[in-house]
Parts: sequence; C-alpha cells; structure tokens
Amino acid sequence: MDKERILLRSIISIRTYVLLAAFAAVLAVLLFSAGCKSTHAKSACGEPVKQASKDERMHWWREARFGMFIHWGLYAVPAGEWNGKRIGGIGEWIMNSAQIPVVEYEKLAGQFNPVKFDADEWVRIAKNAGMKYIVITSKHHDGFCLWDSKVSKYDIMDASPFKRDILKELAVACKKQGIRLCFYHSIMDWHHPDAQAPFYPNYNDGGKSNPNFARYAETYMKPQLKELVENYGPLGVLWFDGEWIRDWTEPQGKALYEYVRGLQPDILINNRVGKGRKGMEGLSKGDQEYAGDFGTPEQQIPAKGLPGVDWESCMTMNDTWGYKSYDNNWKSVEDLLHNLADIASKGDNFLLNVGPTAEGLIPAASIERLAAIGAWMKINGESITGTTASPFGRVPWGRCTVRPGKLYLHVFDWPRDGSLVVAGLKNKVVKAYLLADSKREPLGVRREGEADIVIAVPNRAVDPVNTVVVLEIQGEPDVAVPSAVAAADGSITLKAIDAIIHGSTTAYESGNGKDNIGFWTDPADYVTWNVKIAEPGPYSVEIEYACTNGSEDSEYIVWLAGNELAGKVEQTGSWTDFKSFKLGTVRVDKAGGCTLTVKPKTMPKGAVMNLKSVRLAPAK
Ligand code: FHN
Repeated sequence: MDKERILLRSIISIRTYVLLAAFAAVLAVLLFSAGCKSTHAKSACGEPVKQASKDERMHWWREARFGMFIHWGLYAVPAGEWNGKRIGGIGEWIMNSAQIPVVEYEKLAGQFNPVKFDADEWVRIAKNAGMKYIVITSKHHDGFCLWDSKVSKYDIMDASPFKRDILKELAVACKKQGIRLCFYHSIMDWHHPDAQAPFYPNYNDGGKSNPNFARYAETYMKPQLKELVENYGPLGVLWFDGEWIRDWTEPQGKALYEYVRGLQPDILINNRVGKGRKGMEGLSKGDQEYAGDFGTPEQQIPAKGLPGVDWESCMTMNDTWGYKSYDNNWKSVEDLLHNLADIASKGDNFLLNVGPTAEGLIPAASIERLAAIGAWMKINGESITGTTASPFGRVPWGRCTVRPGKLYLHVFDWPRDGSLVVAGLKNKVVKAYLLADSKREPLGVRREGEADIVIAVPNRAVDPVNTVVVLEIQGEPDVAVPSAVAAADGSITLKAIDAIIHGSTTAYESGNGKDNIGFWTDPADYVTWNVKIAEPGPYSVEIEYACTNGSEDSEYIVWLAGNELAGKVEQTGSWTDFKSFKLGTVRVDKAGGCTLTVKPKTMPKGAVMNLKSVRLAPAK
C-alpha cells in the first residue's frame, strides 16, 4: 500500500476517533446534566441554584397560622413516674428530673412498642383541627431517634421491638393529606458520649464543655440531619432546640443554618439553631442578627407583634410536652381558641402540642380539644388561615385579623346593647355580616364621631367563645391611632403597650415581670401617646419606670399641650423594679386631642429606662 494511501487512511481514522470522542463527551455531559439534582445551594452540576427569597420560603408558613407540635419518644413509657414515684417537671425531661443514668434509661427502648400508632389518624386529627403543619420530635434531648438512622443504633428500628420507621410513616401520611411535615431536632444530646452524656445527670448546667462536641456535631448530628432532609423531605421546617448549652455558639448556629439550607434551599429554620431564642422572645428588632427564620416564644404570647418579625408561639395543652399519665391540667377550649385568635391578630403562628402515649395514642383530652377547635375553624377558618396582623392597637371586645378588603372582628365579649364599636376605622365600610351566616345577611353599620364605626349586632353571640363579624372595607385598612381617654375619676393612664414608638431599637416588652417600653438604648428614640382631654385644667404628671443600678442619670423631657416637664432617671434596683415619680403639674387649656411625648435629652450610661406608664390626674 503506497505511502499516500496509508497517510490518508491514518488521517481518516484519527478524525473519526476525534469525532467519536467528541460525541461521547457531549453525550456524557448531557447524561450527567440530566441526572443533576439541584439539592444544594449549588447544584451537583456546579451552577448556583436560585435561592428562594425569605418571603417566598415563608409564604406557606405565614398562610398556615396553626400547626401541631408532637413530643413523642421513650419518655412516654415512664409517663412521669420512676421507681414508683411521680417525677416533677415536664415529661420528656424525666431522664434528667429523675437523674436516670444513661445505661438505665436506654433500657426503655426495649419497652417502646407503640402498636396503636396510626400516622394517618394523627394527621387526620391535625388536619381536622385546621392545622396546616406538624412538627414532631425526630430526636429530643434524650438522644433516641424516631427514624431508621444509619448513623446510630439508638433508634426505633434497631433498639425497639416496634421496628417501624415512625417518621417515614408520618411523611407518607402528611404527603397523602397535604400537611407539611417538619422535624424538631435537639442539638443537646444526653446519650451521645461526645455530647452531654459524660456529664450526666448534670446535662449541661455544670458549666462544663465536652472537648469532643465538635466531633458529635460534624460526624453525628449533621449526618443525621442530612438523613432527615434527604430521606423524609422535602421538609417544611427544621425546628432546632437544646441550643442553650455551653458547647453551642451563635457562629456554630449560623454555620448549621447554612448547612441545612444547602441540603434543602427552601426549608425554614427556627431561631434556636443558634442563640437567638432569648432575643426573639423579646421580639426586639435589634436581635435580627441572629440566625433563624422565625422566633419561638414558648408557653407565652408576646403582647404585641412586631412588624417584619415572624414568630411562632409554642404551647402545651396541659403542663407537659411529653406524655405524663397524671397531668390533667388541660387548658379550656375557650383559652385555646382565644390564644389562636390572639396570635393570628399579631400576624404570627400558634404551634399547639400533643404528647402521645407509649401505645401510640394521642390523649383523649387533646383529641377532644382539637375536635372543638376544628368545629370552630370549619365555620371561621378564613379568619385565621391566610390572614395578617390587626391594624388596630388593643380592642376592648376581642381581636382583629385581616385579609385584603376584609377585617375579621373576633368578638370574645359580646356587646350587651347590640352595638359593636370599632374605634378609629377611617375606611368606607362596604358591608358587615356574621361569618357564621352562610347567607351573609348585612348588619346595620353607622359612623359615629371622627372615626368610630358602630355595627348593629344580634343580642346573642353566635359563638359564646369567639363570634366573628366581617367588615368589608374599601382600600387598605386606615386606622387612627386610638387616643387614651379619662377614667371615671378624670385620670388618664398611658400604658407602654399603647405607646407609639419612634425609633429603631426601642420596643415594647412583656413577660417575666415586664410590661414596658424597653431596649431603649438609642437616645434618639422616643415615645408618644394620643390623648383625648375631656376637661381642660391643671393635671399632675407621674411617670413609672424601672432602671437598674448603674444605668441611671438619663435626662428626659415630657411634653403635653405646650407644657414641658424635665426629669432625670433614678435607679430603682433592677430593670423590673418599677417605681412612680411625680414630675410636676401642667395646664391643658382646651378640650380635645393632643399628644404626650417622652423624649431623652441625654443617656450617659447605655440605656434610658424601662418605661411602664405615664399618668395624668386632675390637680386640685
Ligand atoms: O427542653 C425543651 C422542652 O423539653 C421542650 O421540647 C420545649 C418545647 O419548645 N423546648 C425546650 C425548652 O425550651
């Protein structure tokens, strides 16, 4: 064969090879791309996945308004008793409260056989109550796992006779019934040797740290979270807890937040992933730097919502999260329904707990209450689900929630005279009717005074606990800030909860002895109240505040109707020791609306005061 032909054949075979190789490469990329799962903030193919905005992620949660908390685990076996004795405290803490050694407590796994567990039934009970999501303890502080973990043998599949994957059955049932599945997960772990087990029974308050905690976090906790998200998800929320331990820090919390977000970009994560819990319960805007998508006030309802801050009140139905056979201190349906409306009126969520038995049954008393709530929600659910916060301050008869063009007036105290007064509403009212009235027969409505709406309502409430009256209005709610009015003795008490706060850090705080304007660390912040003076004349002015020793000496001014009174903050002992101080007398020359202002002039020591009230009293 001559050289030219050999050369030509060689060239042809090389080109063919190159073409085949190129084709194979393109095919491989196409196949690989097709198989790419964008389960991470960066997809497996390396390009960034579009991160949903916080509002996009939070949308379903903000619509939901109501969820079920489930505390279930080995602690349901002793159910509040140990060695024949009743153990105080919350049921899921019995390992700690009864000082049970780890090796003793572990034996409960062999007794945990909840043969009556029915995931479909649990989800049905939640759904019928009007709940839109379920948060269940995947692992509580005791370390026992309710799913088939490949990272641990201390789980339902390996350590118990039940040998069914509880979380998997719940995931299937939630998907079937359209309920979002969320997992509670404890950072603190009383069973793991690299976590708090070595200190047992002083789980963490001995002030000690485990030098191997980082190993627990990296090689145990994070792989378990990966299992939960990837094998049981997509999840609605990862609800962390047990974050207060000495071994856990806010930077670790922020890193864990990013790790979980990388596993599922649209998942929600609560503020207990780090150290944000304390701040968010105070609902101070200043705590926004903490990791977490929402705050978690526990067994309490913040007195005021805070625009731009999402929070969820979690609450037990009796006094324990985990089942205790003898805890029968059940909250009434009335209290639970009022809590639901109160929380929704602040634009936030209610996470109501059940603690199932060791057999796998939700206690009958819980089922009864959830059924009653469900009956109310069946008629009134649109006044809770998908609503936003009230435009009013406090209303004397109940609460208010909002949908576009509609105000839902939750009337707890039904007016005896047939007139329901809505003070301060400037909008044009299109129609008023009872939400329970399927015909939506219009109720009489008249305007009275500057901005009061009076609705003619039936003499008897439709629902003795909470009757909802719907006000259809034109435009966005437009509400005059209510004015404080005089009591029978002519005095006017301006309370912190009703103050208008002007500033970025100062906030109303309540609970634990507080009912005051607090976090007053910016002297440019000030507060005002609208006041309606019925009787002109002299008024004495008293101010009530608390100021811890060492933070005193801020100078401030009180203005009212052209009068000015000066004051200097004195120490009162602590931030919750409130004392009243007479500031002097002012003269109000004409009746009508005016504004009272309290504004700092100086703040030499870090905070102004915890201001509880200002009181005006007719001076003789
Ligand atoms: O210690 C836990 C407690 O057992 C329960 O789980 C509550 C629910 O929010 N969280 C912790 C206490 O704040």
